[in-house]
Amino acid sequence: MINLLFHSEVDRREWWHDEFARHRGDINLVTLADLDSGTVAPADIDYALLWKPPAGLTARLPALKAIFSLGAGIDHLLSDPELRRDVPMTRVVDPNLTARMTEYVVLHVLRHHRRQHDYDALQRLGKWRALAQPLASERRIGILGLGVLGGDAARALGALGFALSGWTRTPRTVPGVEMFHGSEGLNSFLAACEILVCLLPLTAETEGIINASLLARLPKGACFINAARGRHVVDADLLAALESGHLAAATLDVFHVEPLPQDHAYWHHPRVTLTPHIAAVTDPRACVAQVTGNIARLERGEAPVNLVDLRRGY
Ligand code: NDP
Ligand code: OXD
Repeated sequence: MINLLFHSEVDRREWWHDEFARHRGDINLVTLADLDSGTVAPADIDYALLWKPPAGLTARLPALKAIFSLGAGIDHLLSDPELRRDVPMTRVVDPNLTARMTEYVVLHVLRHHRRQHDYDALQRLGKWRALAQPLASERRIGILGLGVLGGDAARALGALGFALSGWTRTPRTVPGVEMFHGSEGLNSFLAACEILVCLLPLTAETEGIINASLLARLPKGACFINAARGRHVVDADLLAALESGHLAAATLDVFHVEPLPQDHAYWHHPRVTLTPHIAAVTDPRACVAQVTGNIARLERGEAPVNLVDLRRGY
């Protein structure tokens, strides 16, 4: 029997349990409660599938062979100073998750492009008024982070005819997208972005990147979509940019504290659309196939797929 420690406070264990049972009958899904009650000893844990685990958890597992992030991001694991860095770590890279993110980005880009926030305000005033509407080809969308998710969102937005810019850490060529990279490319990238989409990983370099200085470099009236991490944003700076009118509207899926505290200004801001970190929820049907495939690879002495480069940090 293989003992797989499963931890997530937002996922239903039963669904994951059934999905694992469907794929491999010899995987025993262990919870923190099982460890705490002594039902399973920490030394008997072979693998861990984790979302936002408590700090120090992996350090308690001496026989651990690999850590599987339950999401695409790994910041929730790397934030643990005691994380076991001597075992392989994988993250979710999957067409199911990618498709969900692309749907989210396209939905909210189109809402901003078609000025839905202005029509919502007019509806509240009972006003029937048509507003000027550029074509998609006259609207430039800028995507911060053109990796797996940003790359697919760009493909879908390109198919709708939008003008596209992308910003990455290293130089890249993406057909149909004007590419920029590094701090030296950021100014030129931002200057033309009418709708800015953040799909960056959270790292020491990207934390707080959406701040007053960056927002001031966007054209007046730009919109912002954050489907990456709350800590990319300096909330006070984003709210100030909305108050001044420099930023027309924002769509936010992720926050510093989740669930977003009830007294947070975002909840009732007329030009903020918020969603509860659901842009691309990991689907057990896809993730379990990846995890069981990786366990089989590791058992054969092969490298797992979607391995994280811990030195790079994403
Ligand atoms: P990838 O690793 O595939 O892509 C990351 C991209 O960001 C790459 O293009 C990378 O550049 C770029 N990047 C990284 N650091 C920097 C930097 N310092 N400066 C400029 N560009 C940088 O990640 P994914 O696309 O799979 O996922 C992105 C993030 O989306 C995840 O880390 C996660 O936080 C978030 N996410 C949110 C979800 C939600 O539901 N809200 C769901 C899933 C993911 P380069 O190409 O040069 O490496
Ligand atoms: C992820 C997420 O990283 O859901 O996959 O945020």
